[in-house]
Amino acid sequence: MAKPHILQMGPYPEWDQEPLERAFTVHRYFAVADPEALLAEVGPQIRGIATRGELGADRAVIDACPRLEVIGVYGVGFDAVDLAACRERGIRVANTPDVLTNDVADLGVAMLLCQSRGMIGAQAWVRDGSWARQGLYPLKRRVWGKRAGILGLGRIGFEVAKRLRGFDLSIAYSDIEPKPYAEGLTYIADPVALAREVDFLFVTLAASSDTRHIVSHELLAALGPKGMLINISRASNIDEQALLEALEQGRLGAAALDVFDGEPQLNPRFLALDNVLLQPHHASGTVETRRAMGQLLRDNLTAHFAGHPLLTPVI
Ligand code: 8YV
Repeated sequence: MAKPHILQMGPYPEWDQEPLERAFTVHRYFAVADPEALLAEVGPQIRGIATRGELGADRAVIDACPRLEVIGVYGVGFDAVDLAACRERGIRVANTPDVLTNDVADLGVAMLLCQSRGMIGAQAWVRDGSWARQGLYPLKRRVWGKRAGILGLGRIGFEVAKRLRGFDLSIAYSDIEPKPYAEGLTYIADPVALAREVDFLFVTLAASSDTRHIVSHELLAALGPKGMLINISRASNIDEQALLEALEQGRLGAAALDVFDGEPQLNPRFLALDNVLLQPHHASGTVETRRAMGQLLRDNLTAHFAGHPLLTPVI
């Protein structure tokens, strides 16, 4: 039987590419000089799209594929997929939840510790000889025993909370409604009120048009000059201009960010700041998790083309 044609929006590790190409006829949108020309040529044959969380698939790409049936996202976030366009045409969408939850939570907590204890600067202090020349590294801020807030207590937010308990932090969260599994955590409905109550605020919300810039000028002011923002969700959840201004003016103490507007390009103003930890969107970036994500992406596409239900459907 002929292999279904799929459009691949971004690169995967080699260990995923080979099995993907064994199962499907793969057209690599990201790897050609003229993606529009590729789309015009192969669009009519395309039955599936394999994409990544941050790349998604927009309406133009979806429209160029009139036989499209399914989109598989390598990632839990599907905000970059035009779901309205998919619904109009009955196109199914699957993501890769669960398999990445723990790694994303690990990185979020690591970012808190790294930033609060100044570990990046501390390493430079050792490497550039400052330790030997100038002596002790400047004192940093304690993590344990403080107050943490979690904006969005879904799977990732819950795992962040689990890890933070080990640091004897008091933990509050904000979500659309109180969660039945949030035992021992304080519910504060209003995100700004949550920010006012905590020292560290984790953003772990699934991004959508409803959550765009939920971390606003007002929320950052509530978090304040001693507060720290940790974002392991999507840049769109944060008003990045307001964040930059707050960091530049010291109205926000610090930030630790894994995601940026326009990534992998980022606003150069971030590079001039010493109160921000910058990470290259790699919260799910371990060999173990990426292998599991690749497998789940393929399993979803394979299930669909075999006439079976998606394993992890979005729609
Ligand atoms: C990945 C992600 O970094 O899960 C998501 O939504 O953004 C990440 O896990 C990304 O999809 C890999 O390209």
